[in-house]
Amino acid sequence: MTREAHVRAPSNIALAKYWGKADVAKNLPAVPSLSMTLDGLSTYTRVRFDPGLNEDRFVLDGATATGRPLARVSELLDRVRRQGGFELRAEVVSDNDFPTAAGLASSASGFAALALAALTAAGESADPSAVSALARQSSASAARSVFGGYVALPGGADSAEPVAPPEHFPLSMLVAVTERGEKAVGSTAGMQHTAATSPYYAAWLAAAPAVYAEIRAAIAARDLQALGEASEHSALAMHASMWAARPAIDYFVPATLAVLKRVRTLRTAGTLAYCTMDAGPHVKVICRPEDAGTVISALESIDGVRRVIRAVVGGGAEVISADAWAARRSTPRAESD
Ligand code: 2P0
Repeated sequence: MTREAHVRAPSNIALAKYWGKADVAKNLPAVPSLSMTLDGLSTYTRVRFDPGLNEDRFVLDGATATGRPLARVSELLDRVRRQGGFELRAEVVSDNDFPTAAGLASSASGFAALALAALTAAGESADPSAVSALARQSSASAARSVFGGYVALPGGADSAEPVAPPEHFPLSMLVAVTERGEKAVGSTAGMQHTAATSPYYAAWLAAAPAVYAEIRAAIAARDLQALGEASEHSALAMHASMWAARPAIDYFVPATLAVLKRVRTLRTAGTLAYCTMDAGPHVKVICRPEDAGTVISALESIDGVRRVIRAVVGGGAEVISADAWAARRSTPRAESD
């Protein structure tokens, strides 16, 4: 057994959103989703299976994790140990190259990195479908971060699949980081609550496949207007299903709405830019790379937007050298709040 592996895995942002599970125990998505892999926001992870350890250890951004975050890591490691027929405990050291305090979800890049590193360290097959299926059991969005470019996770699917490489349709994704909302409802709990109480959840399930097909076709055709309109619709329809839950799940802060309106004004003025949002108050804006400067200036002038993080569509998860991993760790991280 290799025992040790170092990896980098990217974040991704869904254009066609995943919200809801077909099977809660197996963590299978109820709707097809399609994402853009980002080059600018990554997790760097080392997994080391160590005969000297009595229990798993997880260090995230320099702090030793306990409780649920550690348990979720151990659950993934248990699957790898069962598959490999061994018992060794592991140390997992993970760092995000984006500020954790910005409140951006890191489970997609985090579990994609952990799945690739754990399978590689265990000497198990780490072909992308196997890595994606393992990551998906911990966090469905993580299944998509294994691949670069544009990536689909079909409804009910075990693993994600690549749709188009980054160079097929180079787009920018600008993350307008707002202040945090009052309370964070986790995605898993939010989906369950929406499914259990929202009269719009059934409508969401019924409508999502056609929106996904539209988004997939728009990517194939490199049609930003069609892609943007359908993506914005997917995000807002997902949020509408949450607003109709009882009590409502409301991730919006005032700046969220201000960004949505500002981006609409940009479009009226001729700049093709479109919004998407996840389980949080930040807004991600899709545009052509040559328009990114204009869009960033517009976003930065909005009250309540604390910073804009710039990313472009990038490559998937990869094994890296110990030296590259160590160099990355010692690089000062972007300023955090
Ligand atoms: C997505 N989200 O497609 C959607 C849009 C958030 C909103 O996938 O329950 O952490 O662990 O499978 O992957 C975030 O949810 O959820 C997510 P679980 P995950 O990106």
